[in-house]
Amino acid sequence: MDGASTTFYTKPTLTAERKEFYGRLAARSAAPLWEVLGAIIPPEPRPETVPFLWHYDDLRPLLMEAGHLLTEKEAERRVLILENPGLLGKSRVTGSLYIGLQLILPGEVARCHRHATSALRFVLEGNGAYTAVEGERTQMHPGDFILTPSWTYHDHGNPSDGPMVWLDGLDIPIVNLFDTSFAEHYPGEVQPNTIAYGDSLARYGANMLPVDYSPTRPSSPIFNYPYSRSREALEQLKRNSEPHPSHGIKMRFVNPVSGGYTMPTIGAFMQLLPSGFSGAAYRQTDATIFVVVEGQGRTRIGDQMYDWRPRDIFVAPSWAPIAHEAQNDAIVFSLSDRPAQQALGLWREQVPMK
Ligand code: 1HN
Repeated sequence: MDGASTTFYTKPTLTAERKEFYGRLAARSAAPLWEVLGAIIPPEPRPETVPFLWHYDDLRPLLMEAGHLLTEKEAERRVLILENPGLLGKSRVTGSLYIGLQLILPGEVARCHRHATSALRFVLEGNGAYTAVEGERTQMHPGDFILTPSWTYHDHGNPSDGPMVWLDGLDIPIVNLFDTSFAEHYPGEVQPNTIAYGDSLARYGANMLPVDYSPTRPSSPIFNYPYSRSREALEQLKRNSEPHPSHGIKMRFVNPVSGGYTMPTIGAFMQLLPSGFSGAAYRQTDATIFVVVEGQGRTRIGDQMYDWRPRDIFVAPSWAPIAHEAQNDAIVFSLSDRPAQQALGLWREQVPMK
């Protein structure tokens, strides 16, 4: 490997005299920068996050076992955390994000609470459970992308007759980096259902906004982006346009009020990789979690190949080369901290890599 690109700064020689001096610094809670500079300012990202893929078929039986082992009341939320093997014990999938698989069984209710961390749900299995956010319920269907913005009251219930499973994505490490976590229960188990089903999608998701609308929070006022609509758009665009050499047909979920991302810390995307697609390698600084919705294919991340099928979940670290291939038309959802990186002026990409 090229030394110049892996080391920005080389430490001076450690002499006995210097070592003794560092000891006296340590006793005063001080330390020499020149001993750590190369480690704390790498010339390019050096993530602890490693590439990884979870097969849904491996996880599903374990999640169902959790369903027998404890109630949703005991658990508050019955979730298996998907922990990056490079970040063991840290409840993280990347340096900045958390993901988990949540199970809610027929008849269960996950009680109402709110927290400073923002959450998204991406529905994997089941039909007919609801999630409620600030007085409005929405029915959950596979492929739906649902928001629970920061400090909004939310509860879930499953009046259907089958299990319901979705992926939770939260910005927990970001909120804790800033030491800004707050959380509390709603005074009752569920919040009153004061707004009709479908209200926010009609009000904010039909390319119109109420004429006097002004936003009350930085996140999107739409809280369920139904798969039926995202799927239809991608299908239409497949017929009308050339796929991007790395991304196929890739769309970004949008806050219709600002044109920005759906939440300030977590961005979400959905792409269609047409049958036979073989993408050019690219890299971006936002470590990304991919969730397969339809189709089979494989993705090279760094020098490893990951084969995927529907409901599999895989993660690519910051700046790792990524190249997707699809055997048949594939639909892939993804999430990352890109909105936060862009707001801070940090985000970079190379697409395609030269
Ligand atoms: C949470 O509130 C949910 O509301 C899911 O479904 C997962 C993980 C950590 C903290 C809060 C939910 C969570 C969570």
